[in-house]
Amino acid sequence: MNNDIDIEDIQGLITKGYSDLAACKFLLLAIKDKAAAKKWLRSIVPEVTRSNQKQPQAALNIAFTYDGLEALGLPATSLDTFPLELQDGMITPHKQLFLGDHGESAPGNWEWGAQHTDAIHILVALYAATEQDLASLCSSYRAGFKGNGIREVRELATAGLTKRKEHFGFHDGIAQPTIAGLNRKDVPENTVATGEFILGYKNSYNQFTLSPAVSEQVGESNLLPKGNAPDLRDLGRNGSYLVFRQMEQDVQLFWQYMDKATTHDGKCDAPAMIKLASKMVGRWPGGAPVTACPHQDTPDKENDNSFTYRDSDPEGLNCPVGSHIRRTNPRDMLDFNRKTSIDISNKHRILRRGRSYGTPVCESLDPQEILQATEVQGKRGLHFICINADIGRQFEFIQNSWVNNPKFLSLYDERDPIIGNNMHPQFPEETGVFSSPTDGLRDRHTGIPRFVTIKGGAYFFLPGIRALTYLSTI
Ligand code: N7H
Repeated sequence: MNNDIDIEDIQGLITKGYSDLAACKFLLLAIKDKAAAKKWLRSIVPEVTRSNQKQPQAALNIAFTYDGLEALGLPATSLDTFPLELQDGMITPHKQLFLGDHGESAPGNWEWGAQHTDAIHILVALYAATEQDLASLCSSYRAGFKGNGIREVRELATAGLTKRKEHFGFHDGIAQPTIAGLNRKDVPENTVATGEFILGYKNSYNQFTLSPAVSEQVGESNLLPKGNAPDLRDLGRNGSYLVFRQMEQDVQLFWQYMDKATTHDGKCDAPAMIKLASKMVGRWPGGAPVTACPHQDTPDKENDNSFTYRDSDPEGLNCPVGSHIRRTNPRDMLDFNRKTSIDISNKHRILRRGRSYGTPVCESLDPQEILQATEVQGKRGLHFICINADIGRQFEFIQNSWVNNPKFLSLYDERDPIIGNNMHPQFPEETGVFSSPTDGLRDRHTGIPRFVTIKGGAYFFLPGIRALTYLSTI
């Protein structure tokens, strides 16, 4: 482990997704009594999972919204040092436009995190090996909330699906950037500056990302490292920002669209249907990248991440330019110079830490079985979580400039077919387009509806461990 990185002080969720801990719940809390809440915080800091803990049996991580930091009593002078993205949150009219949250996805329709729903102050993320272990972990923490001025606003349950898939049936959680300095072996192209994900370290610009600060006069500030002015302490060091979006997936609509788009003479063409969906994602259901395996899913490539696009697939004949993975990480396609392009892409990377929720339409997640399913009940989707040190330059940029940008690279009227808000804000009857180039021509798929709807969300500050203790002393 690189000695320069204070791994012990970094919450575990930044460096790992706890994939061995299949059971997980997110609790959204509100502070009712700040003195009692700080006492509670102090008591649980020793239980918070750190990045140096190898294969923990269970995990706990904690993050705060801007409102939560205010409710805890952080002075305004310190609150002002947080980035505007955290201060503004996700639901201002400007952000709505920026993130594409209109129509059904507008915050007015959200179940949490919106103006009409209860304020969210704290996110508690709990992980365990089994549902039984998770239930007992949860009840012991819940006992701690009571009598400590903390109210549980919402519980967000999760569901582990077969073969590490998400609800549409695609193997997920494959491509992640490797944090520089953590002694994990990866190619240089996928190794991204520490400061892109952890505050207090140099980022891809060889600079320190702005970090929130506190006055030396407030709380036990000697717990924190010195800040960039004589009377300031660095509250951000070893922390990060966590983006949470509850994304409901209409799984049947997804496969009905793929089916209709590939049915000929009234006959379903299952291989063509699966190929179209895979081209929209950029990977086959099993995980193999379509750019490297254009004809079929290839089991021994299920975790392959060793591809780029410029040399092997510049026009997107295999993996269309507008596919989900080419948009969210264009790799070497942004500039004629390969290195420059990868350097640019790597200024907009995120660590994905989401978990699926809800009962799958069918256990197998096989597209044909999904299509045949009747009397499907309940809602399902992804609790999308990502970690980044600069919400504006990382998550928001991806969402605005790539996912929902109709003019992305060589395209002119398409959005991300999987997660883009395909309904136009002014013309809700308009639907999405996806073009898939073929030799000399292109297949243009129109009438793509919204497959994913936002149901809630918030931005959180995920402090370092010492900063968590500090927050209990203010
Ligand atoms: Fe995506 N999906 O199932 O179709 N995503 N994603 N995502 N996503 C990826 O490589 C999916 C969402 C990224 O480096 C895969 O892990 C779904 C948001 C990035 O090659 C699959 C939802 C954002 C990558 C999905 C959803 C991103 C990526 C391929 C919501 C950011 C890596 C498997 C319901 C704003 C790209 C893998 C790379 C991959 C799906 C959301 C970003 C299968 C269903 C909101 C950066």
